[in-house]
Amino acid sequence: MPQQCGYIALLGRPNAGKSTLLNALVGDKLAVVSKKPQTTRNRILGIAQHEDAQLLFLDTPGLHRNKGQSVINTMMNRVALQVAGEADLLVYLVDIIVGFTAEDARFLSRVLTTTKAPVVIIASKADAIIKAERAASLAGISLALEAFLAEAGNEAFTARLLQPDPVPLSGKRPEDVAELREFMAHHLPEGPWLFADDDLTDMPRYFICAELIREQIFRQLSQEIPYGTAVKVTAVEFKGDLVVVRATAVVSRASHKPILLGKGGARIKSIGTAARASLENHFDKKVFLELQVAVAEGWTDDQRLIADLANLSEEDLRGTANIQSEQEPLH
Ligand SMILES: Nc1nc2c(ncn2[C@@H]2O[C@H](COP(=O)(O)OP(=O)(O)OP(=O)(O)O)[C@@H](O)[C@H]2O)c(=O)[nH]1
Ligand SMILES: [Mg+2]
Repeated sequence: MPQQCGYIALLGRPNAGKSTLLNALVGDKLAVVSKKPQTTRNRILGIAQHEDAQLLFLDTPGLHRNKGQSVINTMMNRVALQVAGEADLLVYLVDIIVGFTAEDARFLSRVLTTTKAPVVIIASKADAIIKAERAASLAGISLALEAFLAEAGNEAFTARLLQPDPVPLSGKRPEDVAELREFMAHHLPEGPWLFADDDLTDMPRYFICAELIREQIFRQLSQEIPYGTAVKVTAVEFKGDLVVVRATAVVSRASHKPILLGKGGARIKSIGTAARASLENHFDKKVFLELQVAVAEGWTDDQRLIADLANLSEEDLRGTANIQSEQEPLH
């Protein structure tokens, strides 16, 4: 059998379950997960294999309305559209509990008009709904999808659906995930593998460490603080059995610093403890984590600081294929 290899974009609104699915598809924790929407800010590659196929899954930031939001929100939407534009296959996740919303229609239309790849619609979190409601929810998503496809200008999209109906799936059920892996493998183009067979990702070590720390900030702080916080890792040093990680959590407003620190430093200490456990799990070694807090006033609206602190640069986005009117906000 000839080798197959291709990129598969995981797309959808914030909180749809993309990062959970990426981790499950790869069998390792590469992407961070939280209950809050807009957790993921970058393209995250996760590599999986099925027989002769190498599947290059790309997690993306959730597509969201960004009118009046920060520059970083525009950048996050652009990353998602860029990834979609370069992928061989598209997976669009719709939360089975939330259903197919008007925003899904808007975002899916944008994705499909700016790309050419075939698409599968997934009804995600299928385990989170009781059996009695499952069929009705799925039927609701099917109906909304049908209405979307019947709209003027959208008819051509029907031919790009690899499955006529939304496919129910739980990122927490290994058998569902294996089925998706196999299904996608059958639709990948022929081509040589682009990575070694034991590679899981191309994400730099510093990036993964920063994400694991950022995840705890998302989990332990409420409201706007996590959205204005970046984590910059300045050192990852292997010293015998110990890994030393030095990092700074950077907030966008001076008033956020005492909140992140907490009373007597209790909050940052608790974030550090949880992040260290997560890093130890990642490295399978003892970790010493030095975590500081700094302020970069207004960094979420400053292109240069966004590039430096959140790894989202204009440079990376320039020259991207198949994206029309990329300056336009998603609204
Ligand atoms: N029960 C259940 N919960 C899920 C499933 N997938 C994701 N979740 C939960 O849904 C929430 C969001 O999951 P994420 O994987 O972070 O969602 P996302 O689409 O990556 O979100 P953004 O990065 O914000 O765009 C988390 O609390 C997950 O634990 C699933 O299959 N079943
Ligand atoms: Mg995510």
